[in-house]
Amino acid sequence: MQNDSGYKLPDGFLWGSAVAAHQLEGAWDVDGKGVSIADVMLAGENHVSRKVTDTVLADGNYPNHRGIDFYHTYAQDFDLFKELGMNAFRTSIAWTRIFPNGDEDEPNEAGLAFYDQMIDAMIEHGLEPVITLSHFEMPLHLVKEYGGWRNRKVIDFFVKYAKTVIARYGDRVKYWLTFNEINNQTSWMNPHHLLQDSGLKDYPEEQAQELMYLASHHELVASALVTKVAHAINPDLEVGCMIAMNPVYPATSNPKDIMMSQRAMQTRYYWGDVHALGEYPTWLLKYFEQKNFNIDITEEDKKILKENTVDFVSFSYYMSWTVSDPENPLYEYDEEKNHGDNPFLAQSDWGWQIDPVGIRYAINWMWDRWHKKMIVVENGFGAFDKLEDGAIHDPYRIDYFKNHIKSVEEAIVLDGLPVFGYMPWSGIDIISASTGEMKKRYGFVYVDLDDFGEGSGKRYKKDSFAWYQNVIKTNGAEL
Ligand code: P53
Repeated sequence: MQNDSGYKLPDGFLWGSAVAAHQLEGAWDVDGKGVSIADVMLAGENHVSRKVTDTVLADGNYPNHRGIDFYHTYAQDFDLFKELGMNAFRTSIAWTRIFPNGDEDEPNEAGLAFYDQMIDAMIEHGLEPVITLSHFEMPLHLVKEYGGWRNRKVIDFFVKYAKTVIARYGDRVKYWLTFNEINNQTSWMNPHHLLQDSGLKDYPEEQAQELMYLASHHELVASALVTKVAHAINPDLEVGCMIAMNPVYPATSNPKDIMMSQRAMQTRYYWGDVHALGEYPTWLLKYFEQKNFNIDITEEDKKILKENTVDFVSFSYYMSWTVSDPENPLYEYDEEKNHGDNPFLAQSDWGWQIDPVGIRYAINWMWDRWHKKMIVVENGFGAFDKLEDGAIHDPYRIDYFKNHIKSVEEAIVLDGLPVFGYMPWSGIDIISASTGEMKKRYGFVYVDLDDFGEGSGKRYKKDSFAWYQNVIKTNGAEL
């Protein structure tokens, strides 16, 4: 039976989908919400970075202001997820709904009440909530007034926000993720990633790398403190880090490429080392010395990191990369330059390489290194979809999911690794994070809106909807 993997997953496996507040809620200035980083990002397109404005301009096209109006439609959208059979849902809390500027003394009750209702609705629909605390949407005020995460004070603001929401929703939300794709900033040469992950803006270019490591250190300490806070509120709560997992393979068997790929993996995934093992890897501390970077890692920080490692590792997986850089004697990994096409892999329309084997490889690699249970909280295929007579035929998406889910099942069943859920991006079509486009679609549910917010907003089931429904019904046995 060509379509069946034959692998049945453990009972209680989480089958869901994942999104982020700023990419679908809209209602960017409703009920006291403050302005976030995502609110000053204009629409971009494939290979054209999104421009960032200093304030919100009256005539700018800011797709995140609209999202798909999920702020008002979530109950109907959860009806569709329930019909599909999902038992889990990942979204983020928009920090700016709770602390609009980030540095207030008291939270915004209207924002807290909104997520009370949304979380209750998830549970009524049989969806186990998985909540991200920070997903590319920090208050713009903290960027402008404090310099983003380069400032140690931001740790306190974040921990206060996290404590507020974990105390409020901890009776209903067991799984918490701290920083979405914290390691995207390996691309510190690209200002987009530094702003999204760390709220870094207006810095001297030659300081970008050092600031990235400094900001990341503060995030890592904040993440450990949030883990501590959550466990103090209720020891049954589980906190995970969130890693963008893109394996970086050597492009050739030249030992210099093998070494470079090892260094690329060490560079991209040290955030996982600190989260899961509670300490910095030696090579990186040596690198800070060689570069004269002052990262301000105090004895107290080291203790916090060591005592509060994560309960699990969550990760996104979309693609793999290759590296070849034999003329680089220091093996410094430059993420913006070092990738070539892998001749064995096809690519999406956005140039993302399609590599189902890579997700099994990645799960094995993370287990060997971190020994933490894992959950896939993003995986998916951004594509152009066409609505014709109320139908969307998306065999390319089904194909992508079929091959990737099979590979995850092999990691679980054949390799015996603890993966406790699979939450593809994004269940329903939403705004793309990298390009701000609506036409780069990931959902099982189509949303009739274009890049300018024009359209009926109506929801339609794609062919992949029924396909994923059956995968969940058979607990992964029929793909
Ligand atoms: P979009 C870059 C590379 C890999 C994953 O991405 C990325 C990014 C975005 O900067 O982001 C994650 O929408 C992210 C989501 C995002 C999703 O992947 O650019 O956690 O917010 O939407 C897909 O196609």
